[in-house]
Amino acid sequence: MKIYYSEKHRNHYPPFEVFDGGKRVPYYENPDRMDRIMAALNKTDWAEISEPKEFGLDPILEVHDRGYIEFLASCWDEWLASDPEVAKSPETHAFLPATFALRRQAHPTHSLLGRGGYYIMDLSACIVAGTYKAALASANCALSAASSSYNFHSSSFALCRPPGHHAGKDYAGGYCFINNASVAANWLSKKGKVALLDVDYHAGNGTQDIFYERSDVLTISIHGDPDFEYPHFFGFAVETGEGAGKGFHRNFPLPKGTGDEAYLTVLDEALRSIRAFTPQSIVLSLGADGFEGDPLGTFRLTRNGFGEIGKRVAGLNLPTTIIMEGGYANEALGENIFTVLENFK
Ligand code: OKP
Ligand code: ZN
Repeated sequence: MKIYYSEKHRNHYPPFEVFDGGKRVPYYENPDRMDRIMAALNKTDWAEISEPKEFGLDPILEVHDRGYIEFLASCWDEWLASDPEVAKSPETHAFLPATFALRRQAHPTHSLLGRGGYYIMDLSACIVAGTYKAALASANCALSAASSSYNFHSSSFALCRPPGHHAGKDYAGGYCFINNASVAANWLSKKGKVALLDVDYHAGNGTQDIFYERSDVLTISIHGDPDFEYPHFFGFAVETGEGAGKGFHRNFPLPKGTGDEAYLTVLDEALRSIRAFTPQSIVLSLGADGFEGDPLGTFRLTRNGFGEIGKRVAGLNLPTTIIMEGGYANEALGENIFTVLENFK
């Protein structure tokens, strides 16, 4: 299986994030996650790991707003220049606004904090010196995997970091800056209908935002109910698309403690929708944070459960572009991802 991975993700490693209650904690979305997955893949005889190709900004600007991408590109340098404290020890700092725009009559204002509060939705999407570079490399992994899936009519894996599914058209959030899966799905949509299935534990609000009014990309997310879980305001079952996209988005919110059996029943319903849509290819937003030991999740999926998810999605028998999203139980992450992927080799 073709796997795309870039070491550039190491440029993005904020020294902290801010949790609910204002608690500063070490950044959960850390480089060790990739090391664990690479270690598991290096043990196989089927993982063909390559550097991503360069696709430039055009395919990214087809799903993201230009002002937003320009903000990501210049944010750190502007922050560094604005505050002598930051310049004294940049490695202990991250850019994080403390005031956020409610998007009612709001617009990005000129100041960096004005743009920050407009283009960022929460306190986990910290921007540091290498964030933009890492996010571009991550998107290139997704595009490389999409083009390989299309050219060879086979499945491929983009080992993306930072992840992408919380990033909307014009905002960052939930460790995500560029929506890798959406960039890949949009690229593939020029070749035929695409179904994007998101099995990360958190609702794929960014992906939902990007394709909400489109009928050529069916988007489905299975996740912890936003009634209790992040991202709190998106991912409810009543959100089914708008305009031309009406009926082409589905959310499956699930309760705390959801285990393999209940999860797989819902997955089967999602797969029935996908089959009825008759797509030419699949994009799978793959998070392993539904795992029973995940510090940011409440589900109880087991390693067998992940194997079964892989088997059932692979059973669609379509070229699948698999995009890495979340998963924070690092000790189990490599094995859980491997267990999904081996169904597609
Ligand atoms: C990213 B992905 C902690 C606040 C939640 C953000 C979680 C982002 C998850 N109570 N922090 O979907 O794995
Ligand atoms: Zn997640």
